[in-house]
Amino acid sequence: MKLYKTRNGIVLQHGDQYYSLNSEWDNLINRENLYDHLLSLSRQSPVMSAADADRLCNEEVLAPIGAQEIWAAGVTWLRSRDARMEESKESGGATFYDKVYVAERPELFFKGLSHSVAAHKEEVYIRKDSTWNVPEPELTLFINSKGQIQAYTIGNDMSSRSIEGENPLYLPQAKVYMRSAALGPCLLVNEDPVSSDSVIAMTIERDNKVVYKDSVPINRMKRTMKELAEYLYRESDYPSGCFLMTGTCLVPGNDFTLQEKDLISISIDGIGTLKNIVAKKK
Ligand code: DO4
Ligand code: MG
Repeated sequence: MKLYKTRNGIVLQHGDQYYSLNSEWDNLINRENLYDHLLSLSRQSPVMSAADADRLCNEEVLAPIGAQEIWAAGVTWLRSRDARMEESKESGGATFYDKVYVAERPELFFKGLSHSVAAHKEEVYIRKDSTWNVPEPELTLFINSKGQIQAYTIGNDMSSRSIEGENPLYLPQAKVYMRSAALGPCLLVNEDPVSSDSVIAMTIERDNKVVYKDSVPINRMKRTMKELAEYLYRESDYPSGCFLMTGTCLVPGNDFTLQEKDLISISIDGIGTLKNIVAKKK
């Protein structure tokens, strides 16, 4: 099932049927057995026409977030470790990435709140004081306040490689600024965890030409999703639940940096495609 938060209410998609839900977002998603709850709501809620649902879920969709914090995991894939060691070798910080890749404790960092997030089709920003910028396509978990993974979405962990590369202690500035995170287009809520055969794909277009395209199955991630969620909740409470980006598997080559007006499309099997245009903060 897919759950869309829109400007005009919440839409539940179950197979090819759409339902309009009369619920408050945070109360709706922060529960145990979200799948069973949505199944029972689908039996009681008014059916929507496919045309109305299509308009809401495409043109009026919001990021699927309310009062939750967004956190992110780092260096959970070899590609991320290698790219970061490369970008930080002059600062002497390279060895930290190597160590965290094999350490028992994962790297987890705060990424943002709802006011700084871009929805599907909204602009994501690159910093004006950064010279090297990339998107990071990441499978993103919604974890309820009890620490249980209940849903999945697509995340873009926009990053400044020049700022992080200058000094790893600048990580919060490389990662946390307005529109540095995108989430959407929906929450995928299934009975079973997302399949490990699912593929994450990213395309970047510039002037209608593809300038980057790659994909990878999620089963090559170093850590389990359960392990990441467990570390995040060890000594912290998230009363409305929390989003956790699970780390990037795709990093464009060192000669690539984003430009204004680039179109970033990130797809994950079963969830859909998250599209954002690159811009700078006005
Ligand atoms: O270590 C810095 C950030 C890593 C990250 O964002 C990733 O691996 O996705
Ligand atoms: Mg990342």
